[in-house]
Amino acid sequence: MKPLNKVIVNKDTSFNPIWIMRQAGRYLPEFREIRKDNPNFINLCLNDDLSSEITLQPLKRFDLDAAIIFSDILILPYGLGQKVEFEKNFGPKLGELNLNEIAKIDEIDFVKKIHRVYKAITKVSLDPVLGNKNTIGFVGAPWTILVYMINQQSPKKNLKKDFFKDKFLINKILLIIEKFLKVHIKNQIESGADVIQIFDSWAGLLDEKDLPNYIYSPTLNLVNYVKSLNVPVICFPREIKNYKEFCDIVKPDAVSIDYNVDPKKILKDINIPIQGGLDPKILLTDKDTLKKEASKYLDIFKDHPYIFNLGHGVLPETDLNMFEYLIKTVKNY
Ligand code: 1CP
Repeated sequence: MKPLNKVIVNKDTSFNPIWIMRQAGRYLPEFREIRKDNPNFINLCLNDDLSSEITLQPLKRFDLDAAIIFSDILILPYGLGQKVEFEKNFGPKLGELNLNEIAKIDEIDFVKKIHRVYKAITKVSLDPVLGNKNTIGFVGAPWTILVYMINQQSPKKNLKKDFFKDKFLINKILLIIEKFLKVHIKNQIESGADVIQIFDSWAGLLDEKDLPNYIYSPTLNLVNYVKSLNVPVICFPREIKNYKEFCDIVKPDAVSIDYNVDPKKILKDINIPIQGGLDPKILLTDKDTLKKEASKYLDIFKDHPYIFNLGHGVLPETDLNMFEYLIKTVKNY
């Protein structure tokens, strides 16, 4: 059995597998080397030779228990024909959203545009470097994808003032997003992904009253869909106002927590396997602090099925020695 399945499916508490969000990325010099020659980020995701190589880069260096496929949640709007670009020091920039155009896209057009992501997954899952480790496929949750498609840029800077104005458009787009997320999930699984993570990075932007409509209901549909394909599903509803209610309603196989979640409280509140939590900024301190903070999570979750990870992606300025020390700390615990 693969490491994440032991914890998620068998509820094994005798060990803690580890993988790190954004483990394939900018903190690695060998990634920056490839990125330098590939200024178009989407094209890099769609180059299956390079994206499978990037996916495996962290596993060649470190004793990680899973590979997460090098792609992006915004490959979905790209597959739907919306323009998606990544600008240096700005982040994603999306083109105008045209409902009539998007409504015309069918499954064949969509898969044709992004099928090289699936080819990369197959390459990774068959590579000897992977061995018996997991291949994690992923999608953005419907709400987070909606945010980028309507807002056309990161909501970190600001959510458009009239974001919720056109309810008709929002509801139409949400249905289209849900339909194609299922297509994307199915194809990733058929290509070799053996765990699916759903990233809801902007769940924290919503008031509690809006959670049922924009988060619980569409995410529950996706979770049930992944379960019907017999693959474990992990949800990461980052900074959501109510993790307990989310887990009670959506019932993912495991939940990934952000660094603002109190690990002792969540342990009391929910009984599904837990992942993550440690603040990525702790990796920018020193080894003693890192060991102390990582051990805090390992101690609290010692009798609970727990996958070690961070509370958000690893920061680009992270020192490789600290990254390696974290993995050793978890493995030697
Ligand atoms: O070199 C570069 O500048 C590219 C940086 C980069 C990378 C390495 C982006 C741009 N995306 C990725 C890869 C990526 N994105 C992965 C690959 C696998 C891995 O984890 O190693 C994954 C899983 C994602 C998921 C993703 N993309 C999320 C969800 C997780 C999260 O960070 O909250 C989100 C919100 C995105 C959008 C996105 N893509 C890239 C950036 C800089 C952003 C965030 C922009 C923002 O703040 O709104």
